[in-house]
Amino acid sequence: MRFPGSSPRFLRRQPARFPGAKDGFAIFSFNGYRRSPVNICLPSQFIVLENIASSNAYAMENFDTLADASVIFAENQTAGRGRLGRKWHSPKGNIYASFVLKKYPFMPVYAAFAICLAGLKTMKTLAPSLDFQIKLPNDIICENRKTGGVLCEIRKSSAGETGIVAGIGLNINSTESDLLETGCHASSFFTLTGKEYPIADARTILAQNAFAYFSRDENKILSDFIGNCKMIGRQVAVSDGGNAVKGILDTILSDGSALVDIPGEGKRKFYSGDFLSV
Ligand code: BT5
Repeated sequence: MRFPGSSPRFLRRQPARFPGAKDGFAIFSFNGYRRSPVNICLPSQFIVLENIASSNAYAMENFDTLADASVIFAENQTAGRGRLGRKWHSPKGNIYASFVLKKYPFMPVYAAFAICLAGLKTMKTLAPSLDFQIKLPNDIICENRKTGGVLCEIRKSSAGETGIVAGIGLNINSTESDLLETGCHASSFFTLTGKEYPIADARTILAQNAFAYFSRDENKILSDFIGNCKMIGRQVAVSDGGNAVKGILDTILSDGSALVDIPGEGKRKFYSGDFLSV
């Protein structure tokens, strides 16, 4: 089965033909389309690709031909993307996933919250004794080190419908020396526990959690996100027209913005791109 931009290596002897694939190879694919009466509850296609530039780039480029509720996993990424043009270091052994949502019923920011919560739950399942938390705008952290990040992108279909590619990277088996290349304080399941985790199992757990959160209503997603955000009531730094301003994070509002209490000024809304590292 050929996929654009992936290296020619089969891990399964007879993978099924995957609609919309033109070039490259899938190393694993699963078709199991099912929906709850309300929404998506299982992936329509579970695809693992090797050596692609970025699972989000792949999902964006092939958006029209991929089925709704597909999930693309990359074994590694040669040009993993972070937000605002930043890079995501993507060696083998970790999760790089992009979920194709063609009919997500809520504002895209809720898909970002949902995938972030799914990543958090996945890390908590893998290592229940560790204290994983959400750091705005959409990082998963443990011991103040970044273990995961979320990149949601909007994609219009050729029919003019607005869809979403919800991407997440989770560091599972990266070593300390791998993580040095991230250029930030990063952690992985392995560096936190000293153990490796079977990556195929971790992918399945994430996919199950993701579709469970994608089918949740927006009030529940927002309250879960607020409940798991370690920064509520704490100092954050935001960009105000390019200038860094500090304030106390009050809450997250239903439009997805963060309400920040700025000394001497009062409460003001900020959006994900405004958040700076503290
Ligand atoms: C993010 O961006 O945190 C979003 C990361 C999304 C990655 C997934 S992987 C699957 C899908 N396909 C893609 O191509 N992307 C998505 P941002 O908040 O901008 O953080 C980027 C910053 O995190 C970088 O500038 C580094 O400082 C740091 N970083 C890079 N790689 C990292 C890693 N593996 N672990 C922890 N931190 C990392």
